[in-house]
Order: sequence, then structure tokens, then C-alpha cells
Amino acid sequence: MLNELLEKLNEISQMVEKDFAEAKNPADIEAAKVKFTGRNGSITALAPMMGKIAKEDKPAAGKAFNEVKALVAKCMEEAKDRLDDGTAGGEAVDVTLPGRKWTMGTQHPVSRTIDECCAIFRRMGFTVAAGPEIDTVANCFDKLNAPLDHPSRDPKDTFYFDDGRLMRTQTSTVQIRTMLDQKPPIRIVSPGRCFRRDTPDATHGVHFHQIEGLYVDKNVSLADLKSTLKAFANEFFGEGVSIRMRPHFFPFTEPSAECDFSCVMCGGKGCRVCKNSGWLEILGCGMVNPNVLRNVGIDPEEWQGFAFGMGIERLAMLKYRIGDLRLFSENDLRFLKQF
Ligand code: 2U9
Repeated sequence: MLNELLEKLNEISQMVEKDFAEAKNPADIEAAKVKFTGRNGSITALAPMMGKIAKEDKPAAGKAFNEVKALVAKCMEEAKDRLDDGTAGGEAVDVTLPGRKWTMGTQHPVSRTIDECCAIFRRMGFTVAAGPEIDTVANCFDKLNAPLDHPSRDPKDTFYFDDGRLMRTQTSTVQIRTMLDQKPPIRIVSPGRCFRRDTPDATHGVHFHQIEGLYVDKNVSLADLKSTLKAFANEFFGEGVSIRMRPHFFPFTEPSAECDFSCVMCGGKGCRVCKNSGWLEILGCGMVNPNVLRNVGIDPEEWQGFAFGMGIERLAMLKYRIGDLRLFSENDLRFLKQF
């Protein structure tokens, strides 16, 4: 009986070495382990023979069983090591192959435009200020001298929360917070995301980006405003660009103006983009309304200021010849990779 058991265990030992040596993946290793030592494994199936072995032969039989189980464990570890170092399945890993090329990402055109604008205004002495996208009616409308019936307050144009706060419709809230927080002179630009209940189309979106500027100091004049905007126009669009200011009305500035830049497409001769006017409306601006200064505790007899606001997407669309606002938020890499 002992000889019969030793013969069977010897046959199994040869199969153990063969099966684990041919294993090509972790599943093959697991299958070989189950085949030999599993509940219905070939080694497990021989265990009942121990009961029939003569007493004096039991130590030899037990030793033979332990040796073949140790062989299974050894071959299994060798097979796992072989898989881990990539020599499994015969194909060796060729470490001389070049690495997989991974493509660098690109900055989003909106972020790029915000950074360009901030760099220009920093060079003129402005500091970049930030603030919350959710703010109060007071900071977004009341302190900005917006009349109670001003259309921008209308819930059909602005996103309100149940507690009365809102998604800011312009980054002017940052200027208000800054003026409440520090004494003049103040020289800041505030870039950021704004929200309006608009129907998305080629030139309108539910959220858009804006950059506003505010300069409060002594003896600030409209000439300071115009020269600041001219310097920005030439830095952002190039030296040949001219600007003009047309009287307008905003509740938070007095006097107010719309500021046009000469058309960046045709240089002012007239084309489809500028509707043959030679001019492109770029921003709104004006001298800070004295009521706004009073609302934040600044004496308009002592301090004056100018302010302006422009849409980032509009700047980017003109500079980079982008035809549809929705391209900025569709995450189409064929568009984004061009920047
Ligand atoms: C304070 C006082 C005055 C910011 C200004 C505009 C004119 C303006 C729009 C341009 C396109 C917003 O992105 S847009 O839709 N902005 O026309 N903004 S003056 O005036 C301020 C800001 C803050 C305390």
C-alpha cells in the first residue's frame, strides 16, 4: 500500500511542476492550486489511503504527503514571481522600448484670457481680488445703487436661493466687499464666474466670466479711465487698436460709457464682425457713482473712482476667432487642444 501511495504522489509531483511552469496568468496558478490541493484535488483524494497504511509505514507516508504539498507551495511562488517580473507567457518585456507618449494638457482659453488680463492690469499696479460666487442682494444690487425695479433684480434674470442670497450677476460684489474691507486708495481687478438666467445660445450662457476693475483714489478723472482702457486695449489686442467712449447709463457709475475698440478683424475699415461700423463694443465703464462710495463708507468729496467691466468670453472670442460661446463649455478636445 505504501509503495502504491508513493508512486501516485510521484506522478502528481511531476504534474505539479509542469502545470505551474505553464501558468500564463494568476487564474492559471489558482486553477493548478485547486487541481492539486483543493477540496477535490488529486493530493487531497489520496488522504484516505493514510488510514490503510501499516502503522510502521505511516511516518514515511506522512513525509511524502508533506513533501508534495511543499512542492505545490514552491512551484506556486515561483510561478507568481515569474508573472510579476513579466516573463510569464513567454513574451519578455522589452525594456528598451520607448515610453508611451502622453500628451500635455492645454490651458482653457477662458483661463488663459483671465490670466492675460490680470497680467496686464498687474503691470499697471492693480491687484487681483476674489470673492464668493454666492452673495447677498445688498452686495450685488443695493450697495451698487441699483433701483428696486432694476430688471437685473428680477428673479427671471437672476438665480435666487430660498434664504434670499443669489448667484452673483457680476463681480462688482468683490469691489463692494473690498471697499468695505479696506480704505482707499484701492486699485483692484476682479475676474470670475457670474450667473444669469439666460437662454443659452451662440452668445449667451447661464454662466459666463467677467473681469471688472476699480480704482479709487484722490483726483481720479475720466482721463485716467480712458488712458487705462487704451493701455489695456493695446496690450491685449495690439498697438494699432483705437478706443472710443459713448455716453451710456449704469446705476453704479456716473457718468457712464460704453467703450468700443476699433475692429480687431478689419482694423476699422468695416467687416461682417463689426457690422461694417469699424468698432466693436467691448466693455462698460464710468466714474463710480458717489452714492456707491457713500454706501461703503467712503466720502465722495474726498475720494473719486472709476470702474469698468468686460466679458472674458467676448474677449477670447475676438482674440482667438471663436464663433460660438458654447464651445467654451462643451469640453470638446478638438476645440480645447488648439490653445
Ligand atoms: C463698483 C462700482 C462700479 C463695473 C462696471 C460695467 C460698467 C459693465 C458689463 C460688461 C459686460 C458686465 O460682463 S458684462 O456683461 N459691465 O458694463 N461694469 S461699469 O462698475 C462698478 C463695479 C463695482 C463698486
